[in-house]
Amino acid sequence: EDPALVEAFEARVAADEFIEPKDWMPDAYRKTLVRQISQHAHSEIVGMLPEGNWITRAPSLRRKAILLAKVQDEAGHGLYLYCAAETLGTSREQMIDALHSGKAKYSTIFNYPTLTWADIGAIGWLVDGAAIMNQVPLQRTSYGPYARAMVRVCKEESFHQRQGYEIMIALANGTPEQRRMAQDALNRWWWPSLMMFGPPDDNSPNTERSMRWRIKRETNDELRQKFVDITKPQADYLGLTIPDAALAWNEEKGGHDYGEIDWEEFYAVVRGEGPVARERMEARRKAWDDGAWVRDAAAAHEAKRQAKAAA
Ligand code: FAQ
Repeated sequence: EDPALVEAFEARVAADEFIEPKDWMPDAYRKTLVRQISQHAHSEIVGMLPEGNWITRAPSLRRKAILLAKVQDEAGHGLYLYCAAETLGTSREQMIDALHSGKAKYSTIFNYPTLTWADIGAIGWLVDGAAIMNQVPLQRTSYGPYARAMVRVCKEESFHQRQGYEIMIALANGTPEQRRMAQDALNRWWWPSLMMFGPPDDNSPNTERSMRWRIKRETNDELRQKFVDITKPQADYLGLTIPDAALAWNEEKGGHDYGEIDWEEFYAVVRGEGPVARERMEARRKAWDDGAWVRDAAAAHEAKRQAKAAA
């Protein structure tokens, strides 16, 4: 690569300029973006499954309508992000192939099962809460199409977070059985939510370069810390207990100390060994196969339209 081009590129990034699809960029920058944006897209798409599981069993029509809208938003986010990645020269088919063959990752969090209705509350509160924490800074990521996609995505995520917290409020103030369900969901989703932010900074191979290129604006540990600090008072308000005996305010650092994350579990889930990883991939592959006739019909329709236009 031409050192003058690299230098000019680095200067633009350092000046907080957006890089646009037709601009020159280093190969590794392009690759990192395709990796991160496509994995982000896959997470949105696979992320529809745990909640989709509860649409038919939502406890009221109101809850059902809200959940349906949320899951639909996630499909929209996925498609938005695939489009952003396509501007880097990769095709939708390549990305989806990579997901289905197990080559591409998606967030570890979606490999855990949703066992009760309270899990839908906990996902909105914690999983969308963590997603917002990670995605708000990405509105200033250096690649223009990704940054712009994040603006709308973040607005919708904050509605998602509130709908989850509102479910938790209802359960936490409900019957003893409902309170128990809420606490149980918090117990099961807390640690996996902390893992969403990725490995610790000293074990995160991509962070340093992605921070320099302003793809990432904050490190994994910085975002995780902010998430813990914001979420603890929310748990207190619900009267629920975060399942971490080491969680305590540290006056000196102006943040909470928290217990050791089980990184063995994290890496096992990243390797595809999560509790419901196999079901998730099977569901995605089946949806893709079942939708083949729709793609074929759309392509045939377009071919006919073009033939007519040419005639
Ligand atoms: N799961 O060097 P780093 C949502 C991988 S929110 C799986 O630190 P990086 C909304 C990582 O890819 C969830 N893999 O990597 C929603 C890398 O492997 P690679 C999606 C993980 O990229 C809510 C390796 O470990 N959000 O979907 C995870 O600098 C509710 C080393 O890690 C995003 O994707 C993990 N948790 O930092 C939907 C946000 N963590 O690729 C439905 C955008 C790390 O080299 C319902 N992404 N790995 O083979 C990011 O901000 C970053 O990519 C990180 C990872 C922070 C996820």
